[in-house]
Amino acid sequence: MNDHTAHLLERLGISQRNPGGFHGEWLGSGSRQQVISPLDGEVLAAVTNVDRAEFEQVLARCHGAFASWKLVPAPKRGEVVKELGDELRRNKEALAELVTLEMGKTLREGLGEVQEMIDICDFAVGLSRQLYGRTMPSERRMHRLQEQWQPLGVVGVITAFNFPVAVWAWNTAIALVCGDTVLWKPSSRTPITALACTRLAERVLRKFGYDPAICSLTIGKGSEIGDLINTDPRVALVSYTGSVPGGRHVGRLVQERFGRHILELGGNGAVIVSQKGDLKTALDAVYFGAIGTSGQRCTSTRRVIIHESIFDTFVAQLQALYARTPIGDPRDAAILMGPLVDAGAVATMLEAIETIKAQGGRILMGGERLPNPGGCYVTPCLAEVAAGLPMTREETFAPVLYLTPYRTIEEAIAIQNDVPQGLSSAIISDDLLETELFLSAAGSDCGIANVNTGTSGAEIGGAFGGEKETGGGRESGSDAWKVYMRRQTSAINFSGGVELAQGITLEL
Ligand code: UN1
Repeated sequence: MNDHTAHLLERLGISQRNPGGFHGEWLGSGSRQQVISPLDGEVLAAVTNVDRAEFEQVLARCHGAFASWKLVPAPKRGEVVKELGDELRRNKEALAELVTLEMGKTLREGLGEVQEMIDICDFAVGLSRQLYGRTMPSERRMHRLQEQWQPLGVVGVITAFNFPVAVWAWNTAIALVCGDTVLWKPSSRTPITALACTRLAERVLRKFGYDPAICSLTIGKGSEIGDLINTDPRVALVSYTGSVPGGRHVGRLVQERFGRHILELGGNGAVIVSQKGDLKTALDAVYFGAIGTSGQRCTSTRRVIIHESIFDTFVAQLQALYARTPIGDPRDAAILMGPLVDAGAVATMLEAIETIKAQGGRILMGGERLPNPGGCYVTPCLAEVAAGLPMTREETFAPVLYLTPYRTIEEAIAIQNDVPQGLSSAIISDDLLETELFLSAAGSDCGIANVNTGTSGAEIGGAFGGEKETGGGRESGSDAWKVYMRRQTSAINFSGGVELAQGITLEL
């Protein structure tokens, strides 16, 4: 390990061996794993998972911390989140670089990820003074009807490797101002960025004299620690980001005990490129959407549905862009595409390409493993396919892009919607009739539908999530905070007697 990396890890509080649990103190005596960088196969650090008994200790403390945290006035909770945002500002470059080292996204995207964390903190600070309830006219004389929002409890946050820190922040910043405490289980593939974030949160909470268990951590396997979170009634809300099978499992377990869940599962982003749109806009939007994060965003562009009249031109220009893609060490500012997260992801991509060919798709370029150390670098792949090719209905978490021609806008929308997932979609068109159709009830069926910009890179101000197999959850901005709170409706009678609603009378 070079001095720079060693210094970076030290600055963020990462040792050679790290306990993977936190509830005010650090603990972890379960199985040990080494964290290997996909950049070059270097061992970054070792982490010991929490075992079951330790999980119980952490959850008990996190749950206990709720009792006092929920009583702190929301704007005061907002001050904590403001300080968390400032800590992130101070550590933006370092944390971004750690994200790059641990999961392989380019440094510029790592910086963007930390910026999302800062943005959601700012959003949550404002929200801490705007957790508005409503009052409604009562049907009864001298009565008032109101609703208010109360803290909910422990939020279990289970995150994926591809946004190892931002998804925690979306959930945590909102949960904290809502008066909830957070128990985080990060992806086993990205534990050290989780350690670094937890250390930042610990510092902030201690500075204000609050219980650091408000931001607890349990690193461990999904099948063990994840399931303890899913099944424990002390966890009021489980916010899960991951695969569709994973989400199905989480959803069942949480529903079984009538807990709440937010599921952010698979995506299968599509861009409709109309002949009435600007070609350069289309190329830029599609290119970043497809190769950004090496195709490992839920919002990645996986399908391009192109008007037949411009199909050949568009594809030729996209191929030219693809051919020039700088692939390599994602810390290098000139690089646009880093490695996939691990060797397993490479194998999955190569297998997918064989299946595409077997199903009749035509590989135009890319889809090869590059001979770098660590072995996780690939070339991005373009595949020309007919609408309905079975593989286009599946999410391959890699830079594989399907290109399909269409004739009419209605047909394009039908192709776009004809997949099990419903997260993100976009249209590139300057024709108002087309773009409005795309945004209408007859248009995209996704949680995100963009016009003249790509499928990925959603801003934190909007609610983030999608339909169908994407799971239906919403997190981040807009009014997504409401899921993190208990809605309470009250009828207040100041008439001096009792009057029943619905006109029911009771003669006593
Ligand atoms: C994800 O891939 O899980 O919209 C989240 C985006 C990012 C978040 C992606 N803001 O691409």
